[in-house]
Amino acid sequence: MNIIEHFSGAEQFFSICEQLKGKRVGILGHLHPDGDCIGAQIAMGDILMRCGATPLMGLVEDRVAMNLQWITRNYDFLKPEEMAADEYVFVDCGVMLRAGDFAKKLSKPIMLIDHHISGEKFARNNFFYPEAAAACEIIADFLEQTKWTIAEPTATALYVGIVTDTGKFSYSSTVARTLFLASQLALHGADPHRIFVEVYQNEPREKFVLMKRFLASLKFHAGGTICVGRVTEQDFIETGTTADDTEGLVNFPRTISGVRISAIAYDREGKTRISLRSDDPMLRLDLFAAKFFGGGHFCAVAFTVNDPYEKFEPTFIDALQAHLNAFLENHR
Ligand SMILES: [Mn+2]
Repeated sequence: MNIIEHFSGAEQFFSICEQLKGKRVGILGHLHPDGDCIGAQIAMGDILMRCGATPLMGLVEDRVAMNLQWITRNYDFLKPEEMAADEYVFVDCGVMLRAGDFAKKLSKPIMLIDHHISGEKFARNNFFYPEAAAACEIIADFLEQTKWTIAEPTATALYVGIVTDTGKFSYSSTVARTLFLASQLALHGADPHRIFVEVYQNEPREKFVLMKRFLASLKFHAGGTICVGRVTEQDFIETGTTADDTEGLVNFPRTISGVRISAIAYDREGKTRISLRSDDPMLRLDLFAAKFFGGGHFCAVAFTVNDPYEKFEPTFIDALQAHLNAFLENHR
């Protein structure tokens, strides 16, 4: 009979949490935090509070997205440099620098919970499982293994992380364990429909104006196997949106028949940010992103280049096509 494959280290995880009793613990995620990052931060805050620590939520330089604010409850988010914490816990953050400039001055944090294949395991204790669908899945699994009773708000935060990082339980990272844990979270009060409504039916209207421009910009390459959309600084200004509103756009071209890799290239702070998605973990987009000093997961990666996209485009498309061809050669 098949059994759920749990993550190792649950006992060690809780023993570290208990060691943090009486301490001020900064909980940090990555720049431009998504549902998994915020969900994992909140759940860690709840766990550490139960262990008698004082959790402090860190937010590097941006805001919590509108559709995630409701899970943050009465936690205040502070700039990491204002925390004066005794110890730091990082979640959903593959590379310490993704937590911003503040991280440059930090020595090794006490704990990391992460699932980015390109991750660097930079903490003293790394709960690092690239096979996990979400950082929240790791935390949920530890709670499940130790049969910790958790309150509804913690379950909800973890469910948000899992549902967002799995594309509503659709990506290749979704396995029996993921669904099992989601059901356990639902048993603890997480409400799948309410979460869907709050997270996915709460988009600002401006985002759709931006989306129209993104869809109008789509270009197909390599016989329709690669599809790239472009959003410029001008688009953000004219539609009243920001780079945060590009969240999720890259997934649309991936749904087109024949497209193996979709991408979005958008202007951010004078640089070009590129996010890529594929339909197949064997395509190893993480290895492609590493060539441009980026990272992520097998099927979802991002990197930044200093050139304007129009200048970078030929190099990018050639490299991506070569990467895809190499894959197709090996999997004939
Ligand atoms: Mn994640």
